[in-house]
Amino acid sequence: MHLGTTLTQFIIEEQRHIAGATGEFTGLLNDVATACKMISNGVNHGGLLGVLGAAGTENVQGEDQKKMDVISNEIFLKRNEWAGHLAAMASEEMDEVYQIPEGNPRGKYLLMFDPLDGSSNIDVNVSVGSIFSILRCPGNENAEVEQSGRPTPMEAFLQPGVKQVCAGYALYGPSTMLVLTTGRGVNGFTLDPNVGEFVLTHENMTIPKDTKEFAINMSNYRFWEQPVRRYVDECLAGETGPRGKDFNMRWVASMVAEVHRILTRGGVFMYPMDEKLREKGGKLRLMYEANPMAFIIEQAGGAATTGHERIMELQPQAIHQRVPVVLGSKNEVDVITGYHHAQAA
Ligand code: P6P
Repeated sequence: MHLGTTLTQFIIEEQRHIAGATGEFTGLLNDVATACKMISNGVNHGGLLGVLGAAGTENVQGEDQKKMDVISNEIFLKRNEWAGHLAAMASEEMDEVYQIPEGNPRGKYLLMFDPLDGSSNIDVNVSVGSIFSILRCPGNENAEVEQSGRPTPMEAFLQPGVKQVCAGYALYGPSTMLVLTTGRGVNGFTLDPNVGEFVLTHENMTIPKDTKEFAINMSNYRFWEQPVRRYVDECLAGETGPRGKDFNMRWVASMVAEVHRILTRGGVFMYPMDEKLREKGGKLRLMYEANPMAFIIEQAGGAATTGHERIMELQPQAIHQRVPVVLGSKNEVDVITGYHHAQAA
């Protein structure tokens, strides 16, 4: 029987510190948490519910969708469209902005999400997750405007990461966890499946400044830019090389799992620019992968850059924009960013 702080209690206490926050913020986070619980149920029952495998469709990214991608997207929409907290939503799985359906009240927040990140791991039973980011909707500060019925333009979402009100992820692993920040540190909650509540289990998560563990998809080595090859070569040279210490490597191919490991024990994660991605701008999406994860990492004392600049200061140009990502233990990210700056000099 846990006697810990529940997510709802934590949010209500947090909300007292968020300028201008009303019960709406609490209601919104609870709806997001409910979506994550429902997705967790689907993921954890995988083959038993017939939800594994391909959906036979492609998303806006041109990626083959898994059945759980489509189901998870629907769950996020249905759990969040009804309550009047949101002006609109944007998802990795949908090309256009999702307007709040006619007849539902609209609110002052914008929700962006990757409903099931790493879904290629679903069929092989490896951890996957959901990532979400919350912004205020410009001009929607009062009820009259909110209920005007005017569609929310895509431009309303194009705010730099420093404007996020909240960011978080759910990790569907050996246990289901919800990790979030509202700008006052990072806290982790574990789902108690017997009670159906997220309970505070990882208070004030912080990332060690140094690490000996790096995460990158090594198969892309020949496509990397020189600073990344230099960094990885030095890690592989270990104590015989300029770093003077041996490194370990991990690659789960599920960003949520990598970020959670880094929050738990340190490390650095890289999905850098490479020649085959240059036209697209990178692999990971800025608005609902890089920005929310950067907010969490920075709030835990880490750093998050494109290799050249702070991710959270980028001015987005489109909701599905991609960026290179280097994040994790601050001193290690500084080394990698330093190599990029040295090359650019
Ligand atoms: P690769 C999952 O598809 C994802 O967006 C991230 O979660 C993950 O870090 C990356 O792509 C994996 O990419 O090229 O190793 O399959």
